[in-house]
Amino acid sequence: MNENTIRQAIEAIETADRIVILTGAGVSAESGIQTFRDAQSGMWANFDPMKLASQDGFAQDAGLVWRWYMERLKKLGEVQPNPAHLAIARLQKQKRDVTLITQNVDDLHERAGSQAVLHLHGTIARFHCNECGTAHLISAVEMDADQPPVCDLCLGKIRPSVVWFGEMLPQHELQQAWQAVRACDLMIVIGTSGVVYPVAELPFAGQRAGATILDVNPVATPISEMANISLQGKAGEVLPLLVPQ
Ligand code: BJW
Ligand code: ZN
Repeated sequence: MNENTIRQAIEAIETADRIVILTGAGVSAESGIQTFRDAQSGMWANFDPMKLASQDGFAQDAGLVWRWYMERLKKLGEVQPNPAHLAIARLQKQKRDVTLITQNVDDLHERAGSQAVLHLHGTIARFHCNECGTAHLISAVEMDADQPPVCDLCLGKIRPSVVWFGEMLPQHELQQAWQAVRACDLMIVIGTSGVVYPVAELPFAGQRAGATILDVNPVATPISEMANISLQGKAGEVLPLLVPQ
């Protein structure tokens, strides 16, 4: 990442009329939220998040999956948005047309001041019955329990309203995301490994439709390789350079 590339990125932002920002777990890493494909630590070191985030994982050990999500939910209450979330919210205030799409189930974008965030993989603080789909509220006792609560209506197990592997993404949000991507002239992709579909397709679709792709990630990914501008660095350090206060 040299000064020239930074200047190129700033100019791309200044001259763009329609911007799409797509974030992944990396944007929340500097807030202290673990990414999925980086090494797990602590009590979850022996569990594969890819297996926990699935119907199979829930069927095999619903208690384990419940405790994993509840621990993550509690952690979320202890952390704050970082300079990357804040810079994104600033950009949304400075430019007229900025659509924010996230794969993250946390609310750190909203807490940084972003509005109308398209959560394509759901939200960890909402819950529904895995059988009948009815929305449920969770008590503090249920949050600390070893097993998920059960549905009053059908006795199915309650789960967080997130999107597991093999499940459909929320169709309305996905449609809005596709529409924004097809119409934008700049797409800023931040902190995603770019391996989970259909979201991983979005930058490629944007580029095919004529948008400039700007990627921010400390490591190379399929997206940084196809990007027109690739800034190799941490989101919390790079974004404030692109959107100064
Ligand atoms: C930093 C940083 C810093 C670190 N600053 N950056 C074969 C081929 C193609 C597709 C498929 C296939 N087989 C199955 C599929 C479909 C499947 C899929 O994509 N699988 C692939 C893994 C192969 N997709 C699905 O199933 C999706 N549904 C679907 O397709 O429905 C239609 C369908 C139905 C039935 C059958 C077939 C199709 C659903 C996907 C749901 C993903 N859900 C999860 C869990 C959400 C709940 C939860 O939070 O627990 O979403 S999985 C997990 O991955 C989570 C994330 O949102 C998602 C993406 O991860 P992300 O954000 O990229 O994080 P990481 O950890 O991978 O990367 C972090 C990055 O940050 C790294 O690059 C770091 O370098 C970087 N970083 N520090 C900036 N400081
Ligand atoms: Zn039910």
